[in-house]
Amino acid sequence: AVEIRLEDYTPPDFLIDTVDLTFDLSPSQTHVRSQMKIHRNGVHDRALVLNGEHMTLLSVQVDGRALTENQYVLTETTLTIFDVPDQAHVVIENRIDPASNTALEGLYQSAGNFCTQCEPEGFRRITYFIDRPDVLSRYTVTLIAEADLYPILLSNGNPVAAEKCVDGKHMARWVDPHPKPSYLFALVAGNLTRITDEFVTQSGKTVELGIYVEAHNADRCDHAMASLKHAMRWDEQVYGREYDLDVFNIVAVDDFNMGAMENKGLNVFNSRYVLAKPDTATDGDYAGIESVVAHEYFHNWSGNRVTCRDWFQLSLKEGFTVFRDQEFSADMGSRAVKRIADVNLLRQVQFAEDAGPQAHPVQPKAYREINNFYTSTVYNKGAEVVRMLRNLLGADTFRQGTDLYFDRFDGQAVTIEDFVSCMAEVSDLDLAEFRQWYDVAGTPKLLVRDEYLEGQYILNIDQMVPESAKGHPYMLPFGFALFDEAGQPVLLDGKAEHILIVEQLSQSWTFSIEKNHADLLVPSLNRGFTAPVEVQYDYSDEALGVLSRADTDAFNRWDAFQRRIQRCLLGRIRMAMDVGSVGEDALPEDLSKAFGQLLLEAAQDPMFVAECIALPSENYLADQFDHDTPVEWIHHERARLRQQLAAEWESTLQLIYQSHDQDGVYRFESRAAGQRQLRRQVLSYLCSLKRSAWTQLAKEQFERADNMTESFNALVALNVSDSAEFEHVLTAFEARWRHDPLVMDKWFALQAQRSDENALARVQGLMEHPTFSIKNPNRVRALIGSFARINPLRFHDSSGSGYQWLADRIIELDAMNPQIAARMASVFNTWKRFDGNRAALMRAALKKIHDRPDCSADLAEITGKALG
Ligand code: BAL
Ligand code: ZN
Repeated sequence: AVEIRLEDYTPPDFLIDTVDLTFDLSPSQTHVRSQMKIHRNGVHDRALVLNGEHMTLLSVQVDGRALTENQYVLTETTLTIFDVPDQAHVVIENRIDPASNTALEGLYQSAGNFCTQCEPEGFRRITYFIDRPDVLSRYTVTLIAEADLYPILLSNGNPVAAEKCVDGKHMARWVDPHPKPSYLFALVAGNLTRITDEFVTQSGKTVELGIYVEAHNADRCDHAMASLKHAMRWDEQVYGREYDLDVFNIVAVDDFNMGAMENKGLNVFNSRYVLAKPDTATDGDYAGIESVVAHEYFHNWSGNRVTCRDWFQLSLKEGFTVFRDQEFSADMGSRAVKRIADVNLLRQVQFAEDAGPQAHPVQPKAYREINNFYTSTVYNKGAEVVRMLRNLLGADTFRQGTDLYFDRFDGQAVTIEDFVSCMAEVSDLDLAEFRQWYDVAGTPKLLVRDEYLEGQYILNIDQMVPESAKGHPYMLPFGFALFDEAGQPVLLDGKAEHILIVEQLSQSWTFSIEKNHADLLVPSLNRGFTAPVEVQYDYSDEALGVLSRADTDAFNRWDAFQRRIQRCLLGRIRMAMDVGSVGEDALPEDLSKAFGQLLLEAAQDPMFVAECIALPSENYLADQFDHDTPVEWIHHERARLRQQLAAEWESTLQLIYQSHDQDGVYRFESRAAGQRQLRRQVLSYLCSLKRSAWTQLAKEQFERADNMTESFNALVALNVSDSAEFEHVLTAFEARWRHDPLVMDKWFALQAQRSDENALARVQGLMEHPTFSIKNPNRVRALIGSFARINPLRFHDSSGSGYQWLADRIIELDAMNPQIAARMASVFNTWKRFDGNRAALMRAALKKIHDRPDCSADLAEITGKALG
């Protein structure tokens, strides 16, 4: 594939004012008729070039005249029509084959129903079109299909007609009054049950809400519907944004590459982000549904009403919308825990991406396959950049900025620059330097030093910027406070908290301190994670103890304790590397004490305590090594620390476990979910001791549980021990859920993460399980993805068996679904961080995937960059 560059952008040669589509749907021969009113954009005499792939052209007409084959040129990817008048009526007929579409882009079938995925470039697999986001058109869509097989016919906008045809077919027509780019087009046709509700908007308009699912899932939609209504209200209250059609529909489909898709008025969802009831879904699933339903809904303004000029602007809608959904979830549940979860994700996924071969700016400058740029950088770092703007401007001014942005650009396709300009316009800030966040890849480091001199406290911050920043500093908000040894806030210039604006490579601030502090002063830095940077400060263990006990910013309390654990673990891992065996040193007293102190707060804020005592993941620990990553020592030392903490605090852990047991029916609400999460952590600690009292306790939890969270948590806790109870519970789980693929994904994922020597053979065996299918992205992510991503000990087996097996699976996947294959291949990105043997084996796997003549463009871009 050719490289597409941001700097080459030019406006489209033609615009499409209206498009009237008629689909005569059938699995292998769907007939599409498209009538477009087009006009020439500007003064030029270039031909009309339409995108189109994987379909059969039947006819082309311009202004009522059928074109002969010398009046157009058809290639594998384009249809070029010559001598088109400045205004024309173009009619195209073509045929497509949804049944054999395994890439899940364009029109395809899932569970026998028809559905679509057009973002970013799927529409060109449906009909010939100018398939780019800056061509906005008004759509009318007519669907014709067999009435008994496909009783439900949906598209974007509002329904305007429905009638029976003579031949057992029926038709429905939808009109979307809002001009939109083709990536927001959707249709669904199938045998689905509809769950209805309604929402009255702030101006008093009633919107009909529908969630469409297969009939047997009708009892799993309540949470998604409640989440949708909460999101609609929240967007009115927080952003003043009201919904703008008579209906809003969500459809759940089982085979879906992404999480969900924000098509105008017709969101199509991966069923895992819709379906939940207490006995099938965990608290984590409930939280995921709440946030994804909200995310897609919020796109109605941030993405649909105001859309992207080109795909380099992807973060304009995604970064902003992720920020919006993060804040929504924070308002629905625990703000501190939401922030911890979001930063954890950023650090584990985005920081790693930024440090590897796929590093790219939030606004990429070039791509070959845009599908590969739906990344953590565009989404999660993009959200952090918007959050920094909010923190720099303050909430009220930021809201003025978003109001201006939505009003000024409504109905247009715009750029990140347009968004930032609105923020600059409503504030007094010069944001020219802030742009660097969008333009440069890599994670800046801040080196912080401080000193205390006669009633003055001096803070120095030096920026270490990524190479591509060419020595240019970042502008960022930096939350800051100071504590004394007793954990009391120390006022600086009379204030307990500051947000500093960091904008130079080296900068210092001098504050007056009121009272005399001779003892330890402990700075709390980047509070609430105000900027997506790494902060280096030479904290003593004692200082981290002060922060983890007393910081008034919950995020930084968590962070301080995690830093302390990480320091202990990394020290032990390095020692184990040196001596070649697992250490025997005792648990550090301060760490143990801090752990115990946190446990004392369990009753007060169970969710927060659960987050604090969760050990850093093996992957996150591995990311701290530039070379010779010691996967074995990471695994063993992490397990040893868990056991030591469990042994030291065994009776307290037991007490906490018992006192957070819940009576009554399951409800997904913050405190109850926090208690369950705490019990999960505590039970995992206890089970790590491999005592039958605790494995029995886990088994009892599994047997007594009336909800999936508690029953699955028992399985997770047991997974750390090779007990008879584990095998028993695993078998019982399968017996109960084997006909429910979404639930079985948990069972696949759990086993793929087991760290015993049999791991790969087990995963290979599970691929033969009747519920597994390599064609379904969720199954692939659960089984193959979990092994490759969350089982570092076995995936990185020094024999290379894990690498070779994965390479073969990726090649198999590439023939069906290049997007999923490309995603999976990114696990090889880290090859440089391993020892010579492993690095060579990982490279060999990459080469095997890459050096095939039929390697897809998606996959080749990823493997090509990884190989360097
Ligand atoms: N636009 C693709 C799915 C999402 O981010 O909402
Ligand atoms: Zn999105």
